[in-house]
Amino acid sequence: MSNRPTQPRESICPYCGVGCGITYNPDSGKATGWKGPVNTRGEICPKGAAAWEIVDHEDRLTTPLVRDGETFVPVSWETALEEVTEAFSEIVETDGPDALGFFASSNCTNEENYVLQKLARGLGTNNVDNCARLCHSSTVAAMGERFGAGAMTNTLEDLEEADAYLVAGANPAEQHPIIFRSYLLPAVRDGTELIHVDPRENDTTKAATHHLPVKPGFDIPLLNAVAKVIVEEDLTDEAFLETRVEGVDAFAEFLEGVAVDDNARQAGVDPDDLRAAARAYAEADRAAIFTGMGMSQHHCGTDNVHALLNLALLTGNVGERGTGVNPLRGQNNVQGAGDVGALPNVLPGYRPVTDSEAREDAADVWGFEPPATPGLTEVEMTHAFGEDLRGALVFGENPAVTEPNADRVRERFEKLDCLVVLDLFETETAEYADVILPGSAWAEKAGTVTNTDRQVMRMRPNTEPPGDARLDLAVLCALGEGLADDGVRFEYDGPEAVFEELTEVLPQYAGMSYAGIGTGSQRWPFPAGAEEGVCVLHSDRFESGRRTANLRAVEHVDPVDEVADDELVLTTGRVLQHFNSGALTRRSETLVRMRGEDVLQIHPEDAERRDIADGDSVRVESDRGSVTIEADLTPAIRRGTVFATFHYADPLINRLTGDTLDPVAKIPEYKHSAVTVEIHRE
Ligand SMILES: Nc1nc2c(c(=O)[nH]1)N[C@H]1C(S)=C(S)[C@@H](COP(=O)(O)OP(=O)(O)OC[C@H]3O[C@@H](n4cnc5c(=O)[nH]c(N)nc54)[C@H](O)[C@@H]3O)O[C@H]1N2
Ligand SMILES: Nc1nc2c(c(=O)[nH]1)N[C@H]1C(S)=C(S)[C@@H](COP(=O)(O)OP(=O)(O)OC[C@H]3O[C@@H](n4cnc5c(=O)[nH]c(N)nc54)[C@H](O)[C@@H]3O)O[C@H]1N2
Ligand code: SF4
Ligand SMILES: [Mo]
Repeated sequence: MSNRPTQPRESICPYCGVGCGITYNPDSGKATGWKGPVNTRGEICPKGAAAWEIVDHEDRLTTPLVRDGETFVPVSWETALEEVTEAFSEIVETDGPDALGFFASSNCTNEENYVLQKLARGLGTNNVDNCARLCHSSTVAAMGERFGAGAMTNTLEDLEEADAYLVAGANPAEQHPIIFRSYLLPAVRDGTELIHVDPRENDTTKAATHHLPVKPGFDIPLLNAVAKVIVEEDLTDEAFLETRVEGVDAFAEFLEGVAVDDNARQAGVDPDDLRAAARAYAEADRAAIFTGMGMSQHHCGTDNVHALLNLALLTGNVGERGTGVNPLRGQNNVQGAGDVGALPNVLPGYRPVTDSEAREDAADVWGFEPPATPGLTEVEMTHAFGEDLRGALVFGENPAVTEPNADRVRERFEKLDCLVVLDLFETETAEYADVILPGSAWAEKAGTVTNTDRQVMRMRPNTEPPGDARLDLAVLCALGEGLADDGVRFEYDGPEAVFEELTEVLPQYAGMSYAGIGTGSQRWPFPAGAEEGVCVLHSDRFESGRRTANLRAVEHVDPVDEVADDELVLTTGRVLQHFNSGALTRRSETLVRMRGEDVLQIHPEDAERRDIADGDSVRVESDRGSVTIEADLTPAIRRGTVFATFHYADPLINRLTGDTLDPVAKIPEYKHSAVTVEIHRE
């Protein structure tokens, strides 16, 4: 049956977690916005507008490939799938299912990720994770523990009503452009204060009323000082503290040991600026926090977020419109990939694998009980390649570019007995594959994705996969049928049937349906029988079921890398025109024209000391590796800090980053590496 419609159908942008409505017109080959639940006027950013270029791209994989020595040869689907089934079955028989690892995809649908985690668990392993691990796992850990849910507490719509925004370690002007332009900026123009905590001035800072250029890795001293100002100046919400908060006295005692001036200096910011920012947040009638990678991607990422949660509790900014703590989520379905259980420690709906009742509930629907021991997380999996792990399936991720300490990661990939990659392109990760399976792009698939403010929306196909490429869902189901025990269901009559099944095991989605979603959205939590989803979480009770949450004393811990006198601190991040590993955006002519190469932002004084001029090629080196990159002299970055993106395979910035993990969430420290920077001489 042809997927090709007579009219372009409504789908969702394949890039960021904003989840804008876009559609692909197969006749013109172009992508345009439609009036979606988030982009209500049909507005889209440059990435969305260029998303058509990857659909028909000449590099698209069009046939399954298997390794033949140093090259790949095209094979039939039958041969490719047989190869995977045989290799994986042999590994399971010899070393048990925990010798396999499954990388799910935050760029892919709920249905696809649900099937993949069911496949892993059906084989008997919880070794399944997605790159939510690398973005907000620490946020989810902290918020989950204290509030009972790790998602955005509020909705984009009600956040327009805030009187102050505290944006910590996020740059929504570039990373969540339509949220910034359509929700935050209008409020700021209307008088909402914007406090930006970021070591760099970027497009978000341009709209800020306060900027605290924090030293990377020193957010805890800064946030504790803000808490101290709030308490010292009686800016707390006493009624809220009395009814909704515990641990108030112990926290007050902890703050006695905090000196605002000392902490501000330790964090590298001006104490008066910090006080002014604290007042702007705490004096606002309603104040909302946004948090991003600058907070989460540290070996103390979970603690960073704990320190942030204290501010919302002290000021009573939880549970009402225009308030809360709002992690801006990464890809178009990173929220959903976690919701449906593509995580090693929880089943769908964040129910722990260690909870026997949760396992039994899953067994009632699946016909088998999932394993009870938590599996390995993403970085742990690559580190175990060639040791505990012998085989892996990487679906819609490019870890050879995006995981930290990339040289080590690549060495590890070499050690796998069988690597299977399901992607659109022959990525840097696919270079290590034994079998490459050609999947389907956004414009070709149907299914649902869950955006950053918990809205489940539908994607609809407008064209068909090229050549022999297949729908991702069909590939995953075929693998399930080949690998799992007889009787475990992997045969579905399309994504809607998968969605129906997942609503049975995912309590937050229980009342949802394709018909109900339509061209709108349904927001979780959406219990069975409900008319609509809950907008503002934690209003009477926290999602934990408790009326109260705790204040938590959080101590600063130094970053992993010690920084010598001649060294600088490298922090990494994103720019508007490119996306993550760049697998898609580096192939988009329009986006490359807008921004071609990576550069190293360096302060002119740091550059001068090293005889570096603007545009020079410089060599950046850490204990892990080195890269050469062009210097971009700019006072927008704080002294002592340099910044580059990780969007390119050359230079491969993750050669420099470290792989020490946050002990709770297992997120790596992408945002603080000690490096030397010098002129590169051939
Ligand atoms: N254009 C574009 N949009 C994207 C993506 C993309 O690649 N490109 N990726 C998507 C994904 S997967 C994600 S997770 C989100 C991420 O979205 P963001 O969280 O906005 O992403 P980053 O640029 O990694 O980090 C944000 C800011 O943190 C600052 N920062 C660095 N170190 C520190 C620190 O120690 N403390 C503090 N307070 N700030 C620090 C950086 O200077 C940077 O401006 O974006 C999504 N949207
Ligand atoms: N230094 C540094 N490193 C970082 C970060 C950082 O801030 N600094 N951020 C981290 C974060 S937050 C994240 S989320 C990760 C992202 O890490 P990854 O998830 O590895 O990066 P992506 O480029 O998003 O990979 C997506 C892959 O899926 C493929 N793909 C896209 N759509 C589809 C589809 O529909 N079907 C199939 N089959 N394939 C598809 C693309 O071709 C691409 O290869 O990077 C992390 N790495
Ligand atoms: S803001 Fe995000 S979802 Fe919207 S068009 Fe841009 S990349 Fe796509
Ligand atoms: Mo991310």
